[in-house]
Amino acid sequence: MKILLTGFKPFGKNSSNPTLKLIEELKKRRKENIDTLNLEVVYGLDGEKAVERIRDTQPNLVLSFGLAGGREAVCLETRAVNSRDSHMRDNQGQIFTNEKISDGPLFYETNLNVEHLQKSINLRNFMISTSAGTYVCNDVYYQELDYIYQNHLNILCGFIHIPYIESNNGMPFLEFEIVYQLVSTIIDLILEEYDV
Ligand code: PCA
Repeated sequence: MKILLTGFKPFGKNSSNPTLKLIEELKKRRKENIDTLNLEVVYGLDGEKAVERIRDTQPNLVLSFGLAGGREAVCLETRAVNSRDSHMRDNQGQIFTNEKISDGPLFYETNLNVEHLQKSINLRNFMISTSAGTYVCNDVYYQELDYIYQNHLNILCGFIHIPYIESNNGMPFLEFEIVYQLVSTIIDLILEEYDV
């Protein structure tokens, strides 16, 4: 059982990114063979790096994580859209307005069983979301799913946005341990269902 977990470095006004701590803790505390990848928050390049790692290591499951400041719950993203569109620069200073990622389809859906997760998880701090935005998180998710679907690979892939883990100018947050336990439960449920 091989799992690839990806997280992001800080970006924009955020001086840290809790996704890095999250993937490190998952690697430390869980018993599966977990590989981690820290991405730079750069359009194009991050997705290429993620795809390269998937190609090299052929994991059974890829879960990517991003920070979504302002959200109140851990959000499983069901789809990635073929769009780059944000006022926020990436960490290389690039900005995109209403551009396509590739010549591929308009969007891809996750190959995880979303309904099963929705039914099995306490919905207090968990949500299913249909929009991963149109910034770098969506960019990486789209490239991962594109690679997996275009090559007909038997690799499960999902994206999870997490809120801040501490108080930040009155923005909503969830304590790290709550985020950790939720995400760990999501992984348990995926492994159980697919028996991977
Ligand atoms: N969140 C951003 C990119 C990096 C991250 O952690 C996003 O939601 O697109």
